[in-house]
Amino acid sequence: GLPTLAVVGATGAVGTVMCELLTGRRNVWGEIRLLASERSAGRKVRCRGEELTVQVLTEEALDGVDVAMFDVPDEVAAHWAPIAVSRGAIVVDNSGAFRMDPDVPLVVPEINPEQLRNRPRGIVANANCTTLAMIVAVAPLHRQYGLRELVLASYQAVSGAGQGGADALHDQLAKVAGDRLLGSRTGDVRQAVGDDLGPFPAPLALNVVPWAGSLADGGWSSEEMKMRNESRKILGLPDLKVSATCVRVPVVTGHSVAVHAVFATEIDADGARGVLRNAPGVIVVDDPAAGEFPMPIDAVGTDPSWVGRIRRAVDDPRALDFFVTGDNLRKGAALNTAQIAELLAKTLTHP
Ligand code: 2RA
Repeated sequence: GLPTLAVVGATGAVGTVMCELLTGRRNVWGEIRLLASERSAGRKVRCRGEELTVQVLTEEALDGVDVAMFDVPDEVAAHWAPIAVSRGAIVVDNSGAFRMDPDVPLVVPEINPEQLRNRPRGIVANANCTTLAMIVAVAPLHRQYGLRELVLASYQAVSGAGQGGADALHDQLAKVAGDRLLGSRTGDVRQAVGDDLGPFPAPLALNVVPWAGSLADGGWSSEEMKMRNESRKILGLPDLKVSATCVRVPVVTGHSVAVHAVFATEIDADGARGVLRNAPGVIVVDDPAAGEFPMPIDAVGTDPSWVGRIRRAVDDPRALDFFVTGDNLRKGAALNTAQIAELLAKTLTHP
């Protein structure tokens, strides 16, 4: 029969998109089991045209599961993923708990699907949403031109911080709407928003916040270090130079990254555009004269990374600058997880 799939964290921001996504994709699953915390158990969710009841995540609920997708916070994944493996499942984990573990492959199916075969812990990791949006475009350019360095600035949507992030922005926007003084010298956004900051350190309405994640060494944020470390691991370039600045912006869904990529050889924009047009998972939207750029409002709800503003650096013939936007809940999370799980399902389907 077809393998059994569990979606752990089925009612969160990513889990919700996962259920929608599974409904639209070619079906490779037998039973689909939706699991979540006590708080969400009993909820009814439509998935693949069926109404499923969310069950509590317990050891028993994992029995008979072939592939378990985890869309939960790091500490929940760190605890439960090994339990799921001990119950016989292969885990595809979307948290940050295992990504940099040398015994856990970090897989982007368009880039390094062969690494799925070697998974000593029974766990496969999904990359961080900001890394994913960017790496799908960077990898084919690396293959063609030999990547030497990345300088990145992100423009990250609030849903990257979960449903609570999206709720916080909408609540804040309702509070600031209509007050035309806000954001000027005489209108204090902090005061208008109050202390309802959700998961963020400062208001997102009418603002940008140069911070995502937690404090890492040297003043870097954990999100910035993820972009560096995960890029190195996915591309197999342990010495790649990467500097990232991660910024949260008042966008609900769709992470964008401004990329400055330095290569071993000279590069021209048309050549790069050609490489990107042929790259899987990439769509080139690059006609500034016609007002066509990659933007979250267009990329949301779609699968590919949208790439545009492609131009060679004026002062370095080996460097390319471009802008990329991807749906952080789809390719950045649910879609990449589903793609990995479907590759695993192929190897599992019993006659
Ligand atoms: C964020 N990448 O956007 C992080 C976690 N999903 O907040």
